[in-house]
Amino acid sequence: MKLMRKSRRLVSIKQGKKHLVQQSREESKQSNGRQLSIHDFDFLSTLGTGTFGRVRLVRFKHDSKCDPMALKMLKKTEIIRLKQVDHVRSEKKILETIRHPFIVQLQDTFQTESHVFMLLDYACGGELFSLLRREGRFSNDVGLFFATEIVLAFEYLHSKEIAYRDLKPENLLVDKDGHVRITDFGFAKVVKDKTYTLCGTPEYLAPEIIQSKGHSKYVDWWALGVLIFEMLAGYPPFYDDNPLGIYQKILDGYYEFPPYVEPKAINLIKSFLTADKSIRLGCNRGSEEVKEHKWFKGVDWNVVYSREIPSPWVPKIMDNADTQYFEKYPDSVETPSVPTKA
Ligand code: ISQ
Repeated sequence: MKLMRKSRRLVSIKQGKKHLVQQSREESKQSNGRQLSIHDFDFLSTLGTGTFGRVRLVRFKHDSKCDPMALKMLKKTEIIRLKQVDHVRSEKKILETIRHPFIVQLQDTFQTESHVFMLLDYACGGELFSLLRREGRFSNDVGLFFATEIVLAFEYLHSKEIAYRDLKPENLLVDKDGHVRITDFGFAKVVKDKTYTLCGTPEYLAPEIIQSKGHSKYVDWWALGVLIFEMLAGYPPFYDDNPLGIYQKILDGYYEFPPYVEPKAINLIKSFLTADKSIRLGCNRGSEEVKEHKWFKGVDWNVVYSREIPSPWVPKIMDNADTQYFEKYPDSVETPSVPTKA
């Protein structure tokens, strides 16, 4: 089984309609009365690359005491070419409304003629994906620790009718204290009833997404079942060399547990990986019924929320700009163009 990162991405097939350059100009944002620009930063290493941009570690030029931040740089021509205008606009809008201990915090946004920029807190521990692949699999307790933080993040997002829709270990960062930070809200959407956009990552798609029946925030509880399986088994439950094979296994409900997964975890995963939404865990009483499951017995959810449970893994960093837990990328030769005026 190939457990590679880059193959695990499916972009939306929905058509983007709006012209990003024109619209985003009207929305440009002031920060402390002054628009940020790329000239405010020293650019350090690349933290990640995506379909239409990259994330760079940056430091404020005039304040060396300021913690380094992650600057997500999205190229407008690529956003338009890949018909992702609606998704980028929705990501920015949603990130501007949320603040939660287990979600990467947006600090500011700005733009140039060529790029949209999102300034985010830096989570120095890297992706949970990398930690999981290094460790092979997590013990029941380690899986439980990360799962509890994600349950609270989903509780928060769903209380705002936001469906996250892209849960996977690649989108979970680890911060300096070893706590989870959900990142990449490119597929997040306010969904009050149903939505029909095909998006997500093949291994993590709920059956109703594959069947284009219309889906809601309940797909996040399915994806949490897939994530907990992957954390405890070391590989995802539905796997095939090509996406159609994965979809067939998801629709058939075919997967097997390795012998080392504990019975209570098996029960929880099966409850999440239930095609019938009327009985899927989380789809009737939301996060309350999830938190009451016996796998979570003994969890003090208020203590989890306050980040007082010590993490089983804390990154060992040399200084606050240490990027050792991120893959090494060749530096970009591109220079973003001059910022547009507000
Ligand atoms: C924060 N810290 C590290 C990497 C990141 C990548 C994307 C978004 C935010 C990030």
